[in-house]
Amino acid sequence: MTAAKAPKAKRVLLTGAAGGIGTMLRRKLKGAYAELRLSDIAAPKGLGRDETFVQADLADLAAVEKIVEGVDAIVHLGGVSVEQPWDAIHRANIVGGYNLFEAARRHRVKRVVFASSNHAVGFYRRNRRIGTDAPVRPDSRYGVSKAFGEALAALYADKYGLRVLCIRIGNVTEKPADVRRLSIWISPDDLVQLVRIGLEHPSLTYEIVYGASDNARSWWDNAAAFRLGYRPAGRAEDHLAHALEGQARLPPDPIGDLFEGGPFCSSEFAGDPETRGG
Ligand code: 15L
Repeated sequence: MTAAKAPKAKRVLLTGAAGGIGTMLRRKLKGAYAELRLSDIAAPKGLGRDETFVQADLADLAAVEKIVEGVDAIVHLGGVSVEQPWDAIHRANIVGGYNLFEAARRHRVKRVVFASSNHAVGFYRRNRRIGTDAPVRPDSRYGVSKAFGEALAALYADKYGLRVLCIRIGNVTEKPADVRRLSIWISPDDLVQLVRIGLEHPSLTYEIVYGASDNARSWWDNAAAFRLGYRPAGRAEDHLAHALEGQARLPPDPIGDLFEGGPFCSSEFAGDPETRGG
């Protein structure tokens, strides 16, 4: 991959900087770009003197316009990252997502890396292998908000020329936490690699990729990511014992075990597991 513009020269905004993935990226991207501007509702812990933090509520368009002003690219992690009541999802992910892309357009931001989620396609059965062209099959209100974010990203890419990489993140941890995560796990370094592809790949226009390491049990065809130069180094099976220990601590979940989204599918489930899901 040859960067169109020297990466160092880029000014990058990181939303959701106080969250788990935000904290990891904030450390791993330090020094990689001319500016790494951090934003969240509350300040991240342990903010260094050399770090810039600008508070903003994503539901407030004027505030979002202020944080995007003057940046070249945005890594959008902000919003709700698990299932919640509709009001919370609507405010942070639907209204917040719209505000982020609209502010990016108004301020001529060139790129957005959008943190989508495996829960946009969580209701596919585990015996299926899906690519990024399979229709969305959300497993939660949260998953619906991520599918909405991907659609919004496509609109802003196709109509307004934004370059966008949507990463359907599996689960980012040092080691896969249970058996489901053996299929969807991504190591922190592999996620950094994908984020940097989104920030720097010269011919990126709009793409959805899976945020997964090189997992033998993967349910996903990640050809789109490989085409962009992604070469994952993590392998979930190297941590099999750790995942099995974690699994042994979980309650049985026969419905969740049928579908990729696991507990996000079984929560509130009232359908027929034989006929539902993709
Ligand atoms: C997600 O999208 C969540 O943000 C994360 O907290 C995990 O629940 C992950 O999915 C998962 O599916 O393990």
